[in-house]
Amino acid sequence: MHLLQTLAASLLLTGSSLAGAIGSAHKATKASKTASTAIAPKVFIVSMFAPEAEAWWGIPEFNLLAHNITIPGLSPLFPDVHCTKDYEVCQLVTGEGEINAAATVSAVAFSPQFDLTQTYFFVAGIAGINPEQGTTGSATFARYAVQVALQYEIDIRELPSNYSTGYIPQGSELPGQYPTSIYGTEVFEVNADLRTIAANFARKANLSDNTVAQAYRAHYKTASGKYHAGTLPPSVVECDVATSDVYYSGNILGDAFANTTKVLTNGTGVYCATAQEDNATFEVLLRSAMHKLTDFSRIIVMRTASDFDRPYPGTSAAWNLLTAEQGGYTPAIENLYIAGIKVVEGILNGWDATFAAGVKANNYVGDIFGSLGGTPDFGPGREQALIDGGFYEKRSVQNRFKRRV
Ligand SMILES: *[C@@H]1O[C@H](CO)[C@@H](O)[C@H](O)[C@H]1NC(C)=O
Ligand SMILES: *[C@@H]1O[C@H](CO)[C@@H](O)[C@H](O)[C@H]1NC(C)=O
Ligand SMILES: *[C@@H]1O[C@H](CO)[C@@H](O)[C@H](O)[C@H]1NC(C)=O
Ligand SMILES: *[C@@H]1O[C@H](CO)[C@@H](O)[C@H](O)[C@H]1NC(C)=O
Ligand SMILES: *[C@@H]1O[C@H](CO)[C@@H](O)[C@H](O)[C@H]1NC(C)=O
Ligand SMILES: *[C@H]1O[C@H](CO)[C@@H](O)[C@H](O)[C@H]1NC(C)=O
Repeated sequence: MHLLQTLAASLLLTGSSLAGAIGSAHKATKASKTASTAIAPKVFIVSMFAPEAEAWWGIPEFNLLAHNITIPGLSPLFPDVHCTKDYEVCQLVTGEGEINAAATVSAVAFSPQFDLTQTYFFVAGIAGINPEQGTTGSATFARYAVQVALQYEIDIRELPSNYSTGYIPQGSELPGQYPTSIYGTEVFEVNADLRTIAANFARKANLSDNTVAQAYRAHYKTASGKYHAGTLPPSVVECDVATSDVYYSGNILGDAFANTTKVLTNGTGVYCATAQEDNATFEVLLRSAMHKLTDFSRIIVMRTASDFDRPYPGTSAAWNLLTAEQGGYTPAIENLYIAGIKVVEGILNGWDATFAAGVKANNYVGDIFGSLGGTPDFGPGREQALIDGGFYEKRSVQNRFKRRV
């Protein structure tokens, strides 16, 4: 379904033009430090596929289609960055999955056509939702993004019977152990103070809902109240997002990746949303922040919930994923704009008072290596993470043998 919609939208997107964008950008960027002609948006909306992008088009507040700027390195489906007439708000569309997200965001973050040193990156996409934490239509705001499927995997039919899941952290032997082979993209932590400000902006919105979604979520009512959050009307929730190219579903994988989130964030992260891109996006923003091209403390990740990550009691994982009419997709798309516009307007209206200078993060922000300075509050510590990541030639022969590059 996603693919068909994506292809259809790509037809709309092709044939866009540079339209003298670079020339007019000159006037719009007097704030930039050098006499640069670079485009310096205050907010960069990051969408992943066509319906998420189109949710922001044709709205009364601003016209993102005033400038279409073709950037080398963008997706064949989404070759243009879109910007408002004054270039204060821009949008990129990554394409779906981790590879597309990393490639597209790299092309933009390292493009000399932009000055992104003061830009707020606002990831706004749909996601699956854990009914223990929220419901369809809700807007979640993450502090941690966890790449949950970056693990060994054995098909359950070949798995020893005492393993709770087929996913085993890399360099470890049992599910739930801390990985000893580190890639550096496992966990990203973003500015928690900014997250709360953004969530409070979003709380001013009246979220969209519908009767199909209402009827479906009512089934999550159980005697134990385990899925109480899943039965409530849509709301704004502060909880964390998982990234996996595999579009997983069901009770066991949901629990397994909730456990992975806890392990990788040293107990702080709360798994609630499932998506396919965020850690890739953040890896690029981290690398560009290392060269002062972007500011890693200016990232907001909002995921609106389109479907439950697991079935309600008495139904199967396959039915919930493949057949059930959950009703959450339409409100999730609508709420990208309904909740997201409050965030964008909040930043624009508070630019001079607050956002131009930035929101100081009181938590650690960055990756497992401490690449941007500071001490990570997750992971084994900078030195061990660098060793486990293969930076130093200190790995044991056995570990090296086990490592697959
Ligand atoms: C930008 O692209 C969109 C989508 O293809 C189109 O509707 C719009 O007219 C284009 N804008 C300009 C200024 O060409
Ligand atoms: C399963 O049992 C084997 C043999 O007793 C043991 O070595 C292994 O650690 C157990 N695995 C788990 C996940 O408990
Ligand atoms: C939300 O709905 C209430 C009640 O209908 C209304 O008073 C309020 O203005 C609405 N808020 C927004 C942001 O639309
Ligand atoms: C998640 O962790 C809990 C507590 O350690 C464990 O009982 C459960 O089996 C784990 N679930 C999966 C699917 O691995
Ligand atoms: C995180 O947990 C790992 C594994 O238990 C531990 O080695 C590490 O020291 C912890 N890191 C922090 C920052 O607490
Ligand atoms: C992925 O990014 C999220 C932020 O959305 C962060 O909370 C999480 O720790 C990251 N996970 C990995 C594995 O990088």
